[in-house]
Amino acid sequence: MSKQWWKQSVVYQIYPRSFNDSNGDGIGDIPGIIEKLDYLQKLGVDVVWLSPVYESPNDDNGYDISDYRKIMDEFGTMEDWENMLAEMHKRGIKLVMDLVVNHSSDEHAWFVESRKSKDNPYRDYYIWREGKDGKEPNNWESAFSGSAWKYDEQTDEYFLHLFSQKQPDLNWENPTLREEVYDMMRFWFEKGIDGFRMDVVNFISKVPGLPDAPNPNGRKYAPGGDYYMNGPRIHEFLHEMHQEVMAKYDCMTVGEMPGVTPEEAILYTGEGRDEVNMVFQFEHMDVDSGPGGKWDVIPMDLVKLKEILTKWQVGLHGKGWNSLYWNNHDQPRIVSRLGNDSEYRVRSAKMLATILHMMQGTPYIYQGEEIGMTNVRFDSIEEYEDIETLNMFKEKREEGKSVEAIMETIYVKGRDNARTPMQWDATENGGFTSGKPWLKVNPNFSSINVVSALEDPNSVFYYYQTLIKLRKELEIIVEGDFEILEADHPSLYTYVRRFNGETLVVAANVSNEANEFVVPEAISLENGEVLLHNMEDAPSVERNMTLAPWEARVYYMK
Ligand code: TEU
Ligand code: CA
Repeated sequence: MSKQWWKQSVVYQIYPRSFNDSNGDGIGDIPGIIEKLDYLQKLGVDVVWLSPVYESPNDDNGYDISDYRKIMDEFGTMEDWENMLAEMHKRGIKLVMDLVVNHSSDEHAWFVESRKSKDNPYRDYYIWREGKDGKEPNNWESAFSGSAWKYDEQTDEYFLHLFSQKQPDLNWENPTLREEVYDMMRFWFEKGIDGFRMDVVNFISKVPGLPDAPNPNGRKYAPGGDYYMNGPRIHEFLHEMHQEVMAKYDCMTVGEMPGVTPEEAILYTGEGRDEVNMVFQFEHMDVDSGPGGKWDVIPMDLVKLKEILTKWQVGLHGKGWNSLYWNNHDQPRIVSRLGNDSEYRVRSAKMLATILHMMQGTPYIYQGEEIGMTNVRFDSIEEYEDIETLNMFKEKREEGKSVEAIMETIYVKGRDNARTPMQWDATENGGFTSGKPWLKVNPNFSSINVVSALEDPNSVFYYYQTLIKLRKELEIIVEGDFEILEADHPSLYTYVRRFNGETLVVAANVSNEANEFVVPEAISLENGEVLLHNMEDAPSVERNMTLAPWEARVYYMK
C-alpha cells in the first residue's frame, strides 16, 4: 500500500464495552474482540479504531483515563491486548488506539498529586484558578451540564473540566506535560500500533486569561467553545507532537475536532503542515439541533445537510483530508435518524451507506451500522447509563421540564442509542453476553443480528462489504472531485464525481415517496454501467429516472 494508505482505507470503530463479552460478566472485553476478528476480516475493513481500553474508573466509559499505559481490568490484560494486535495484523487489519489527552481522570496519579498543594510538582499539569467573587473563575459550561469548574477545598482553588467533574483538563501550556504525553504515545507506537484517534484534540489550547463567554440568553453558564476550540497554540502543539512522535512512525492520525471549519481543517491536514492526517468534524451532525444545542431537537433538513457536506467535499478537495461518518459511540443510529428504521430499514440503511461511501474521505463504520442497528427506547431513565444523558436529565428536571419531554429527546439524541450491545445472534442478549449486560440489549435483536445478516445475501452487511471493495477497485472514489446536483431538492441526494475522464453519478431518494431525477445533459451516460443499487431488481442506466422510496443507484462511466 502507498505511504498514504489511510486515504484508501475503511475504518471500523469498536466500542469495547458493548462489542463482545467473552467471560459472562456483562462487559465486552479484549478476548471478545479477538473472537470477532474473522468477522471484521470478512467485512473487509482495513483499520480498527478502538475506543479507550486503558485503566479508568469509567465515569465516562474509559474517556477518563487513570493510567495511560495499563489495560482496564474489565477488558483484560496487556497480554490479551498484545495478542489482539498480533491477531489483527495477521489478518491485515491495522489498529488505531484512542488518545484522550485533553483531560485525564481525576484518579490519575498526576491529578492525585496536583490537587495536594499549590507547589506540588504536578500542580501545573492541570488548569487551576482562584475563584472570582466567591464563584467559579469564569462562566463556561461543561459539555456534561453545569459549570466547567469544580472547587477543591484542599487548596481553595477551582480546576477546569470541560467534560465531567472526573475529567480535569490537562494544561498543555506546560512543556513537561507535553513531553509526558509524547513519551506515552511513543510507548504505544513501540508496541506496534498503527495510529491514534485523538479525542477533542482541538480543545487543548485555551485562550490565555480564560475569559467569560458571551451569554445572551442569560443562562447560568455559557458555551465557552470560542475560547478553547482551535485555540491560539493548537497548530504549534500538533506540529510539535508530529515532530516528536508521528514523524518517526508509519501511522495514521485522526483529530476529533468539534467546531472545526474547512479552512481550519486544511491547516490541520494539509500536506507539508505535519499535524494530523485527517479531521473528524461535526458540522453535519448538528443539522437536527436548534439554537439551544444538542437537546434542542429540530427536524432534519436535507437541503442544509447537503449544503454542509458539499462545503466539506469541495473545500478540502486537493487541500486536506476528511473523515466520512454517520455514526460513532456519541451519535444516535443513522438509520433511525435520517432513514426509515421500520418499513424501509434495510433499503434506507443501504441508501445512507451509498451517499456516504461514494464521497471523498476516509469512511468510518461504527459497530452495528453494518447490520443496520437502530436507536432504542427504554421505558425509564433508570435503564440509561451515559453520564451526559443522566446529567442532562437531572438538570432539565430541576428546570421543571417533564419526564416525558426529556425522554423524547433522549430517544432521539442520547448516546446510549449507539452503546446498546452488538447484536450477534437471536439467542438471549443477542449473543453479546451469557451474563447480565451492563446496558440492556435493544429488544429488536431477534430480527436484527449478525447471524441473520450473514445468511441473507441481500443484507446490509453484504452491501457494506461491496462498498468497501469498490473503494479498493476504483480510484475515482478515493481521488475524484465532487459536484452536487439538485442542491435545493428536499428529498433527493444526488451528485457527480469525476476523475481522469471517468464519472460516477450517485442518485438517492431520502424519503418515503417516489421522486423523479433527471441526470443533466452535460453528463454523458454513454457506456455507463450500474455500479451499485439497493433494490431487488437492477435498474438500467437511464437519464430520466423514478427513484422509489429510499432507492439509491450509482452509475459508472469510463
Ligand atoms: O467527544 C467529544 C465531543 O465533543 C462530543 O462528541 C460529545 O461527547 C458529545 O457530542 C456530547 O453530546 C469525545 C468522546 O467521543 C466522547 O465519548 C467523550 O465523552 C468526550 O470526548 C470526552 O472525552
Ligand atoms: Ca467481559
